Amino acid sequence: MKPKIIIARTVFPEVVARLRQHFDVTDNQADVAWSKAEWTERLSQHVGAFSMGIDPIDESVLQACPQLKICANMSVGYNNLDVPAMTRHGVLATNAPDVLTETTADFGFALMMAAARRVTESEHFLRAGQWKQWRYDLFAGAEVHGSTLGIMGMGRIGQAIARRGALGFGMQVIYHNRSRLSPEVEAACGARYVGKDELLAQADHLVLVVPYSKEAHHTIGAAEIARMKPTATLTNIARGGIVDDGALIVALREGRIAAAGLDVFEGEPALNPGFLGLKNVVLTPHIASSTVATRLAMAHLAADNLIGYLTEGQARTPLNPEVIGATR
Ligand code: 8YV
Repeated sequence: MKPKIIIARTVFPEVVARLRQHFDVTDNQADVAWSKAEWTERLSQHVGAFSMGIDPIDESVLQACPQLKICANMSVGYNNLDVPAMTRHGVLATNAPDVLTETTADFGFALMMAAARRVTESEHFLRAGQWKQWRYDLFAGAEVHGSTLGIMGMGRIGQAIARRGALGFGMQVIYHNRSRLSPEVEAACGARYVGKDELLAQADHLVLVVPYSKEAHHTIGAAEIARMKPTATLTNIARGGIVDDGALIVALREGRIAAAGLDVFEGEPALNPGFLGLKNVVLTPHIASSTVATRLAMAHLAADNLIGYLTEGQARTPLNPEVIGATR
């Protein structure tokens, strides 16, 4: 009998077909977002889970799922997984790093540029038939090339954004991170380490790429925004909750910063309705990694982890490798 796995949401048919060669697969063709109780109930009948990075695995879920051996996230972020609890329960956690780094950095850069150069706002104006004549300051935005790019969170994606800014756009790149990078890595991405206050005060364009944790909740709130330049932009491609959305809405409305580019939101897919009435914000539905090739690579990496672990006891990108080899 094949091991039973569950795929939390719809995913590429070729990846489902590949998984079916190895497993008895329960999929979610209807693409219904299951409640935590439904997810837990279904999960309890399976040994493996293919998760989109939004399906929770915590102590209560683990207690209800004694058969579970692995949860493979199709995402680099894993704030849906309580990894220490999974380790205690002998359940392997895997994520999908690296394959999305450059694509996500592309999007972060695009969102920052769209905010700086007022792309959404000017398109709405044009579509509404309001473009009647040329004007010297029509949607005059902020310079990107040669300006100061601030990056908060300097992991793989942060570094890829830094390279784009320094090498492609001649920007001065400053960053803040829990730990400072080695001089070699700093030189390779043309970035200079600064304290958080200096980052906020100096950046013309601030891009957030910090992983979500309780400690990172509201890393950017009213006090932090108050330290930023009134001409600055703020881009968040990290996670909802890193920014205090309510405080950001007030700041954008009052012109305390110039604009924002946001791919992630507190409580998404619900959105604070305050954003919708603002012109100086570019809004996208958590799509930073979404190119066909990248999402396919992420899905195959999650599948590799499931197949590798459940058939051979090996995984490509384990988050708690100490579980491998330990018996449950
Ligand atoms: C995912 C992401 O698409 O990888 C991440 O952490 O935020 C996105 O790339 C999203 O989590 C859904 O899987």
